[in-house]
Amino acid sequence: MLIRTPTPHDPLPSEITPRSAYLNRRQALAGLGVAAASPLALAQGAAPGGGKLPKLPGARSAVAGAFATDKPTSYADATSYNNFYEFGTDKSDPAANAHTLKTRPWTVSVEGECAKPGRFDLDALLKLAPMEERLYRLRCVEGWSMVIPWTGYSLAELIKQAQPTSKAKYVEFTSLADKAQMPGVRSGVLDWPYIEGLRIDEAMHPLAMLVFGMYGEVLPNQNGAPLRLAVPWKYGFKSAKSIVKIRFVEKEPLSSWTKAAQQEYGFYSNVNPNVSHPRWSQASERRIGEDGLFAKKRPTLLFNGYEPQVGQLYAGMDLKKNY
Ligand SMILES: Nc1nc2c(c(=O)[nH]1)N[C@H]1C(S)=C(S)[C@@H](COP(=O)(O)O)O[C@H]1N2
Ligand SMILES: [Mo]
Repeated sequence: MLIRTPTPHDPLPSEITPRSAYLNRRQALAGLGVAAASPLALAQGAAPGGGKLPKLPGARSAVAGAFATDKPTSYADATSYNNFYEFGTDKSDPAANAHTLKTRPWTVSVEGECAKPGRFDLDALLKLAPMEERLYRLRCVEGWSMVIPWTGYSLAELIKQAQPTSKAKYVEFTSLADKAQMPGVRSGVLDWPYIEGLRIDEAMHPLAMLVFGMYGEVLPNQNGAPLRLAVPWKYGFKSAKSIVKIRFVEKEPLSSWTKAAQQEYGFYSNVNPNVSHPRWSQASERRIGEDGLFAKKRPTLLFNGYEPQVGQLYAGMDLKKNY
């Protein structure tokens, strides 16, 4: 008998929760003052922050494609409907459990095929490059999406400092895996630590972002504090949270999701409406916040709509084989 590992789309308790309960919880959150900012604030370009965490402003990014024209997801939704399996598999688990994550002191170890390896303290990373604000679409492999204003800078800024050698063909990212702080790590749902990877040219693309904040504030723990990736043209699971190690390697890294279900989660995981997941179509998506009774699903776009910027990275590649 095949023992099937739970995957991101096995129906999770949150997905079985009646919609009315979910909406009630959102209304309760709104009552606590964690709802989105007023339409006026949005029109003025101010990020709809929760107002509870330290500010982390950024200048509007000049990187091509960095500003989606979509309406930002509310702060309440972006911080209460999360995937962060180190804190549990239910969508509401990270918000309920991630307060135990200690985000300071925090160091990121930069290792492997590079001339300047080292340990970077969070404060050094915060000063490494000017902070920018970008508005990215995030498309989860499960078929939902959000639009989030991130604060951070291009991952390329850190990579350039490390000076990768000619052998550095890929970059591997490792998230923290500490049973004492992360209750989900006691479960066998994934092989911890959470590992992800990018090809070096993908990692160097200006849209690949090292993120420290969202909605003009530092990252909430459930969203991957104190630093995470945002790789907007790939399925959300490529954007590792709470990163502690960045390693330059010669061979394609084996990511946690590929390890869990190789035929379902390949290395590339570019958003692609034409390549179905073995168990469901990827042709459309539900935008979180547009979940009313009559809300239509949105068509999913190739490379999540970032094809003009990143399409060249995959010229000549068979995207069905390299899923
Ligand atoms: N370490 C770690 N990173 C992770 C995950 C995770 O479980 N653990 N989930 C991924 C998935 S499936 C998605 S969709 C995004 C969700 O990010 P968000 O909760 O900030 O929207 O984080 C990704 N990064
Ligand atoms: Mo996801």
